[in-house]
Order: sequence, then structure tokens, then C-alpha cells
Amino acid sequence: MTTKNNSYRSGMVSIVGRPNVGKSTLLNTLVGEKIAIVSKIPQTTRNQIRGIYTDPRGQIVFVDTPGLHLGRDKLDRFMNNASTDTMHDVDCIIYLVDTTRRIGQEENHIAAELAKVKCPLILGLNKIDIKKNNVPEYISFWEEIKGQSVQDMKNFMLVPLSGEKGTNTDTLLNVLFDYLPEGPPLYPEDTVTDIPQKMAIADIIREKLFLLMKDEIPHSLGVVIEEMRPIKGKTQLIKALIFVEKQTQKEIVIGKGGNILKKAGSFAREELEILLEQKVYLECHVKTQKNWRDNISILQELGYDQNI
Ligand SMILES: Nc1nc2c(ncn2[C@@H]2O[C@H](COP(=O)(O)OP(=O)(O)OP(=O)(O)O)[C@@H](O)[C@H]2O)c(=O)[nH]1
Ligand SMILES: [Mg+2]
Repeated sequence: MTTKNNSYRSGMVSIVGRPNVGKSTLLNTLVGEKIAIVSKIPQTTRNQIRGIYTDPRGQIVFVDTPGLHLGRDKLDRFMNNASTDTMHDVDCIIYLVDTTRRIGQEENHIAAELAKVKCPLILGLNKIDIKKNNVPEYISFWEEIKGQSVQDMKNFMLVPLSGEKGTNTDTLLNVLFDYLPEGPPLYPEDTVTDIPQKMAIADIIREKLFLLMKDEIPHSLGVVIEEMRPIKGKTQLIKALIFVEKQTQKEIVIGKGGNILKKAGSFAREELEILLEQKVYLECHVKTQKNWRDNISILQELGYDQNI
């Protein structure tokens, strides 16, 4: 597919789906830079993250969203709102599904919401690099939700994808440029994201902790940057506070002799030095705060403060 004419196009495209389907991975591949953190733990992304793609055809502002899920605390509500809010507010939606997983309750819930949207929709059949996938099931599922066959659907396209390997991402961009309206760039053409720097830094630390944690602990972790300032030479001092919900979690996050926290800190520092292009001295402290996921002032401190 090619654009109808050579006019410059621009618009917002939201990437939605249940947790862990590969939304953030796809965003990073499309933009060509690591913007959103990625992990194998569901509910990694906690707020909207914009990644901007620009080429001579136009500019696409992708909005990565938290995976829609069935949780009930205030952070869950914030995350789900951050996702559903985009659905009625963008020029196009990529509804991403993980074809290696069975269709479940969460999928029904999201699809029912998406069936109501008016803008063009792309069903992104993700993770096709894994042989054992359920592509036909997902197609029939969407046909059932919409009550018509995919051939008859207007403003709709199916795109099998691997966000991780970059399979068909060019096709996806072609389809998007076809759907987007004519318009000027929404951001300066060399911008790739507008995520606040402290939030990006806190997320990198959280990603490294996720890498080393198992079970429920990741969901109990919150990271906030308390202080950032240059110190001797060109070194940047970064002080991070890590919230957990229980004393036992604090002990796990710190590890024997501090080994887990040291390891996460050193992984994070390596990435932060690349991001900030300078030496980083990272100090991490862990604080137990019961039920912080339900505490508005802490959620605000962590940057999760709208629509709850
Ligand atoms: N095989 C394969 N794995 C993928 C692909 N895309 C993402 N993954 C993996 O799937 C897991 C989840 O990826 P994310 O990008 O964090 O998923 P997400 O949808 O943003 O998840 P939440 O932020 O929790 O909603 C990670 O382990 C990724 O490496 C893909 O195309 N193929
Ligand atoms: Mg994500």
C-alpha cells in the first residue's frame, strides 16, 4: 500500500492490548530507539509513553500504553485509564495481540471496548516469530466481536508482526501513513520522545529490578528520582528511592549483603551513562510503604497522578 499522494501526513497512533503482548517492544522497534522499558513481567508499562517516528512521508506519534488488565487498586485504575483514554483520542489504533497466548477474559474486555471506536484500527498479530501461534483464532475472535468478516470491515487492516524481530514493521508504517490525515509535524522532526527525564531514569531502574525479581514483587515496586545534580568532574549524581510494600520484599530487593540492589544499580548505571552521555553515580534506597499502590500522594510522587 502507498500513500494516496505525496502530501505530508501526521497523527497520533495508540498501541493498546493486554499486558505483555509486546507493545513497548514494538514502539521501540518502530522508533528505532529504546524509549519504553520492556520486561517479561506483565504490567511493566505504567503510563502513556510517546515515541515519535518521522520520515519524508510524515510524522507518527506512537502512544505506548499500560496493558489493560483486571486489577483493582488505584495504580491499576490509573494504568487502565491511561490506556482507555487514548482510544477515543487518536487518529488510529494498533490493537496488539500475543498470538502465542490463548484468548482470555482480558482480551474479551479490551476487544469489546475497541469494537466501539470510530478511528481506523489495525489488528497487530504479534510474536509470529514463534512457530506455535494462534493467528486464525485471533482473526475469528475479532470477526465474532465485530459481527462481520475481516474482508467486509472498513478502516481495518490485519498485520502479522514480530515487534522483536522487526517483521512487517515497514508494512505497518505504510498502512499507518495511508490512514493518517494530512498535516504538519506535531513535534520538531528530530524528537523521539517527550517522556520527562526523571521518569525515564526511574523506569530504567525499575526495568533492571524487574529483571532480577520473580513472582509478585515487581508489582510492589515503585521508583522515584529524589535528586539529580552534577558533582565533581562531569559526574551526575542520581538518588533513587525504591518503594516496596512489605519488609520481606525490602530484604529480597536488597539481597544478601546488598548483592541484588548492587547488581540492579550497576545495570541501570551502565544504561543511564549511555542515555545521559556522562558518568553517573547512582544511589538507591529502599523504603517499605504499605499499600503505596493505593496511596494517592505516593502515586503522585511517582508520576502516576491523573485520572484516578
Ligand atoms: N518472541 C517474541 N517476543 C516478544 C515480541 N515482542 C515482545 N516480546 C517479548 O514479550 C515480553 C513483553 O514485552 P513488552 O514489550 O514489555 O510487552 P508490553 O505489551 O509492553 O507489556 P506491558 O507493558 O506489561 O503491558 C518481553 O519478554 C519481550 O521480549 C515478539 O515479537 N516476539
Ligand atoms: Mg509495555
